[in-house]
Amino acid sequence: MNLQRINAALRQAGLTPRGAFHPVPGDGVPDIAPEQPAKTLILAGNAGPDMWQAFSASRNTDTDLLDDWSRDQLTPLAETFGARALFPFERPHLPFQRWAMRAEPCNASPLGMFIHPDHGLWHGYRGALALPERLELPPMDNRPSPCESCPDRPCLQTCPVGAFGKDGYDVPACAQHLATRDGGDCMELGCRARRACPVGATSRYEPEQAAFHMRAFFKTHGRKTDP
Ligand code: B12
Repeated sequence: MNLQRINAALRQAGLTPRGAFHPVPGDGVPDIAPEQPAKTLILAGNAGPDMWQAFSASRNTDTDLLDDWSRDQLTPLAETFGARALFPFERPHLPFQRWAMRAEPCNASPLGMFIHPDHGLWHGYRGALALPERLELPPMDNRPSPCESCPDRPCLQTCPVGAFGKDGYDVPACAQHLATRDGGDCMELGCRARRACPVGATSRYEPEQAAFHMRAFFKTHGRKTDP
């Protein structure tokens, strides 16, 4: 078994390999089975158009959930490779963002979302494979966060309702704005603050994908205030 083979299978399933690492106890990676710790964790998600193309080609994007699709793609792969599939939407929430920092050059942005030097804020996680074998991994890419050399921080100046402040992310303010006519822009093209980031422009979600994610967020957190 090697990483290249598993990554190829992930790509075949429409998922983008998002790095891998050797877990240590503080990483919070669950055991594969009792007394069987994970020795390698491989992250899978989206960065670039592949996941959206695979999902939208095989499912109804008005009714089907990306979480269900993710489970359907990763569960058979876990069986094939003798791994345990883990998901970011499982409860209690697994620390996927902490894992992201161990696997790829990902860092917290001022928005809370994590930034990648190539993909900017336009990437996410759909699951992970926890393996009982310690696979050989390439050296960690240690590029610094692009936010460190971004003095203007346009992401923090763009939200029409100032949802990203010193106290973190104001979810009710964001959701309330999305329900208004002014919020149509964020609903249709994606969060305005996220779009203000100049990094990873080529990975930016197409409007169809951006709107899909915003609808999913709004369904859970939105409140209708406009007549
Ligand atoms: C709960 C949750 C939310 C909540 C609250 C988020 C918040 N900012 O408070 C709500 C519903 C509001 C939300 C909204 C969104 N979310 Co959300 N959310 C999650 C979820 C399911 C769990 C997060 C969590 O509680 N983890 C538990 C803790 C223990 O894990 P952790 O890795 O240690 O996470 C913490 C650290 O990252 C820490 N942290 C923050 N900064 C730093 C810096 C350092 C140095 C360190 C060490 C830690 C740290 O804060 C995190 C949260 O507590 C994750 C999926 C996941 N399992 O991680 C997605 C996730 C974080 N969300 C994601 C996204 C994309 C969004 C949205 C943009 C959705 C959309 N509209 O498309 C919005 C906007 C988020 C924003 N601006 O912050 C992505 C982020 C991808 C990325 N690029 O980073 C994730 C990873 C889901 C995914 N499938 O990829 N989200």
